Amino acid sequence: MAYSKDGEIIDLFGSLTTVIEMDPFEFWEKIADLLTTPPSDYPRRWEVYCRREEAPQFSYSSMSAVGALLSALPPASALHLANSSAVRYAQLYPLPPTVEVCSNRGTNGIEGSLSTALGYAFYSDKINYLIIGDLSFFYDMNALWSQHVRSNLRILLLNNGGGEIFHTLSGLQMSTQAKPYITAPHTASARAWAEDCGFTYIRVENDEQLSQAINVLTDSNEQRSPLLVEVFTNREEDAALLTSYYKQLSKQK
Ligand SMILES: Cc1ncc(C[n+]2csc(CCOP(=O)(O)OP(=O)(O)O)c2C)c(N)n1
Repeated sequence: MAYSKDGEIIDLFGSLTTVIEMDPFEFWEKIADLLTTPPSDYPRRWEVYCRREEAPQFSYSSMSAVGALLSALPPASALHLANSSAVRYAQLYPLPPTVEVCSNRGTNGIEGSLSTALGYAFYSDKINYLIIGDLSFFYDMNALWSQHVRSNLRILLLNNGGGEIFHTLSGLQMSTQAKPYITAPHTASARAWAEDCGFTYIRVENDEQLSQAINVLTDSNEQRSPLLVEVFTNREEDAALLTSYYKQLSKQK
């Protein structure tokens, strides 16, 4: 199915076989019917299956930082999730249904997630949170320079010194030559740039600092300036913790 509001058909992968001309909402409504007629309990079983997982308990890591923020979000806030691990980690934790979730990707993924969240927050009357990885952040860091940053913007930057996602994807065995180009390891910090752009900056390197930072991030009364919390974690440790979590999950099934 190809969907474009102006009706233009884009055959992105050059393999389009069928065009269904209809409103997407109607399309999904019809598909949903197919799952229930003849009666099937697949949707219900899937829902029950997904619900039975408890939120994971990770030691200090990118995942525990995401979990700590999500469990303390003010109910009437907006949450922006950048590519890629931010989305993958966020789906491990429950969220109050009142939180407005806006994930976005640019043409390819990591570009523009910071500027999009910033633009959205400018017109939003809620506190807007953005969870973003370091490569996505530095790719789009110029956005902080904009005149349109308001104090309702709060950023949780997961700085694990490179593209963490590539360490957790199975089947992607990286050669040492490819690693600098794919993971793009670095030692940059957002501090100077964030402070230059008027953000209150908090550096986090352990559990104790994390819980203090989360208290500031989720304090609805604290609206003097935009905030940036930079959480430093170890890429390899994050990947190892995540792999062992998924292994232990699959053993339970
Ligand atoms: C514009 C663009 N360039 C490259 C990629 C390939 N890519 C996908 S995820 C990723 C790494 C993102 O790293 P980071 O923002 O630090 O998030 P992490 O995966 O570490 O959480 C890259 C480079 C992309 N999706 N989009």
